[in-house]
Amino acid sequence: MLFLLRAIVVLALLHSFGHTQNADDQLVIKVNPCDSYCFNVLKPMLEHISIMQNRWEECGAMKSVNASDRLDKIEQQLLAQQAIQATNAAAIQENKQNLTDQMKSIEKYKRELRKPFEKIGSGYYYIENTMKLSWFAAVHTCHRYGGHLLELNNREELDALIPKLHKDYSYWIDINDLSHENEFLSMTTGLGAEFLNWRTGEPNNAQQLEHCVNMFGAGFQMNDFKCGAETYFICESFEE
Ligand SMILES: [Ca+2]
Ligand SMILES: [Ca+2]
Repeated sequence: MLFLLRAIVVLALLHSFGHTQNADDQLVIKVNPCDSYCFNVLKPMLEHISIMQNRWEECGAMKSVNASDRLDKIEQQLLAQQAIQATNAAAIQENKQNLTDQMKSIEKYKRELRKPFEKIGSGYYYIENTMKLSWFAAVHTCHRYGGHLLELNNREELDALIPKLHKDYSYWIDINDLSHENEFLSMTTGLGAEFLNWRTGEPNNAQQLEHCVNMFGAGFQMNDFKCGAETYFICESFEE
């Protein structure tokens, strides 16, 4: 814009001088009477325009420098964020690997804890003949072995098991009346026991302390017993 103004003023000056060409093709500059006056009037304007033009150019240069600085800062910030993201990604990857390793350790530990369940009749069982536990510990241990405390469904299931049991041992099964006296439920299903086979005179809830069921003796009939007492137990699983 300033350059355009300056060009217009210069053209005006040139026009004020004028020129002619004589017969000998010699350029003769004719000076108007107002030439000197006009020049004196326009000179400060030209100088002012020149100053403004310089300032304009300086301003443009400063703007360019500032824009460059800002772009440099933005670039540095982006690089910093990129570095932080790379660090976070590495940490996440490391945590993921740690979790995977821990999961593998837990699975390995669980496999080591599992017991081989033997196919007896139509089900799979682990008969614990070496360790006596309370009914509560037996429930927990069967879960740890990969199954649950025996849930008897019918006489056929019991008859298939009897040849595998030690005739002098007693075994916990999953039936209990812990929630309501004389209401015998399966710990496995939470429902009423499907098969009950009481010994004569049982359940007697002796001393009002017998809320868990074991079985022993000929025919391995059932008895309610103190849950804290320790006996052998039978675990059941849906698979080997
Ligand atoms: Ca009872
Ligand atoms: Ca009893």
